[in-house]
Amino acid sequence: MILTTAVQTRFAEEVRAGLTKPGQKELPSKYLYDAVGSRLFDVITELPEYGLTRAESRILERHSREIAARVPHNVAIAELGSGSGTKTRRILDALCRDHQARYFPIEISATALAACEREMRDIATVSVVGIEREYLDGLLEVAARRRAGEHLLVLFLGSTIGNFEPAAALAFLRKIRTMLDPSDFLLLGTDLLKPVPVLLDAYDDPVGVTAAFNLNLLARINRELGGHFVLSQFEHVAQFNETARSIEMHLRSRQAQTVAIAAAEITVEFEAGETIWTESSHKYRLSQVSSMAADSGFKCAAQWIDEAWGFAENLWMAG
Ligand code: AVJ
Repeated sequence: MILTTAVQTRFAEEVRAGLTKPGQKELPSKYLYDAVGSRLFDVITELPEYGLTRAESRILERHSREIAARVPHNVAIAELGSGSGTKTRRILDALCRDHQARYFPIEISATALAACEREMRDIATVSVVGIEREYLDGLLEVAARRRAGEHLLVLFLGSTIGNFEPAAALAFLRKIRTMLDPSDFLLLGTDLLKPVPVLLDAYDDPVGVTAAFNLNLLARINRELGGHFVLSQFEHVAQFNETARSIEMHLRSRQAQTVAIAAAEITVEFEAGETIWTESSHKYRLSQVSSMAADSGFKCAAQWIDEAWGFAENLWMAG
């Protein structure tokens, strides 16, 4: 049975728009994270080839005290895309050693939100309020619940900003900035540019977990929208876009084929070798990170770098 909720209707609309677009077909990367996809992503973070998450964890482990020291005590913490919350625990532990704080994970995946709430439950000084919304709607909600004199720390970790095209990333950061007061902060994770072979291995691992993560998007369309994708007829492709400095994931049709998707009311034709673009992960130079801050109205308060992998954690101050 196919359940139709507002979320499913939106999913169907976006699938329809992306797969009927002239030229490059595409699907939004946010739909990679259903229950299966979220778990596959957790496995990706354990792969030796995918150093991003471990790099960020090292930074947060090594510098959580310093981060906490730079942020006001009376703070509400809003996290965009909490995932399972393991990394955030470190920050919350450090921030809330001897004082109370409120933590608002904002997440469209109910599964991930539940896992995150479980993870934080036993930190005595932290009260957790999960918000099942898209990032900006969720942040608006948190801003509305802010108490007098309470500062806001927004966490946007894991280099998820890299999934936005540069113009959209800037628009997104500016939007965040408009919801903040001058002494609020944003902690932003950015994966740095590194040699292409390293990136290709990270996004096309030999075990095939990333391939499964990508292909699951088609399986999800089958499950939730009555799609008729035959998964063995598509293959995972990772390629580096030199101009954009981003690693792209695609799903390539192994042959000419036609796929019907009931709930999206479409039948899609694929040529042999044609791809669906499912994700871009932009890799940054440090100078780009600085310009992003300036161009979106933030000031860089501090930056911590993991040299071993190439990852920067940035603490930006609004105003
Ligand atoms: C969670 C968005 C940061 O872009 O590296 C991992 C997702 N895609 N492998 C990334 C992902 C393929 C990941 N982010």
